[in-house]
Amino acid sequence: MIGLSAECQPSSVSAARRLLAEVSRVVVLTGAGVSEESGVPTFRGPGGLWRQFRPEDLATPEAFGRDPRLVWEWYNWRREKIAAVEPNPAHRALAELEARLKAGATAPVRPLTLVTQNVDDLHERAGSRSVLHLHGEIWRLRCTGCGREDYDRRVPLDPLPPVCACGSLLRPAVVWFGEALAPDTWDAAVGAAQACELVLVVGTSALVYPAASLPAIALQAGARLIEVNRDPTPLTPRADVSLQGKAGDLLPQLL
Ligand code: BJW
Ligand code: ZN
Repeated sequence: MIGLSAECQPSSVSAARRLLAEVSRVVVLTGAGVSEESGVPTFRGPGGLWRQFRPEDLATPEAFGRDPRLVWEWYNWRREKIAAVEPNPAHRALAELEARLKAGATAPVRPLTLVTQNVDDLHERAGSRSVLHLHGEIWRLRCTGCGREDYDRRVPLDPLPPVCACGSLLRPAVVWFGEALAPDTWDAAVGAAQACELVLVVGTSALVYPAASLPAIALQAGARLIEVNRDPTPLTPRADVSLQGKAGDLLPQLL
């Protein structure tokens, strides 16, 4: 692993650039840290949502069953925040990386798969195209009765909780604790991780499973690992290059 200390950062950035220049199939795994500089709160750490709210009150199917209105008030508040912010240089650098790899691609394989745990749409708004949302999307609503799913970008949603045409409650189409990830999305992420030459992990505490197992799946299949995070994580010791700092500062330097 290439060193973490502040004086090592320039050489680490160069090392990361060299690694990126050598590969043509990349998986990027992002977490809440990539949207932090846009003003979207992270979950853990200072200022994180889980410092202010208990996940068992807001992000489980049991919480929704007990008090759907409370859960919806929280998601309405988060929808308002996300609607009001813009992609930051980290989102834009990842979109640019995808465009560059596509432009240089010689084989008919997808050169970059962006796997995000985020429910916001900032990667898409920055121009990323191959995005897999492991934990769903805040702009999609799913009926708890008929299962119908649709985008609804109204902000705020009113009245709460919203109801489907079939009469059942609608819920955010996100993945709460204790729920399985959408099998197609998860299978696509695992397939991309097994086939990539490099996994770039950005702004995730790497604590929530099964998302946190994707870098290990890629490493097991022979990929290299670059991590970009403000703080060390359980993945840091396994990284070929670990860049400590803000994603919005570091990612543009990789291009
Ligand atoms: C910056 C920065 C800057 C800041 N620049 N960096 C052991 C093994 C396997 C599973 C489990 C286990 N123990 C328990 C479980 C279950 C559980 C789990 O993993 N719990 C852990 C907490 C221990 N997992 C689940 O329940 C999952 N489902 C499941 O396992 O199903 C099994 C099943 C199978 C079959 C049938 C039924 C069930 C589901 C997990 C769903 C997680 N959901 C949430 C909410 C999504 C909806 C919403 O947003 O409202 O997903 S919780 C929350 O955590 C959210 C995030 O996507 C996820 C990950 O957080 P993330 O992105 O890493 O954010 P933070 O805040 O943790 O970290 C931010 C990082 O950025 C930090 O490192 C900062 O340093 C850094 N940073 N600013 C760079 N500017
Ligand atoms: Zn319905």
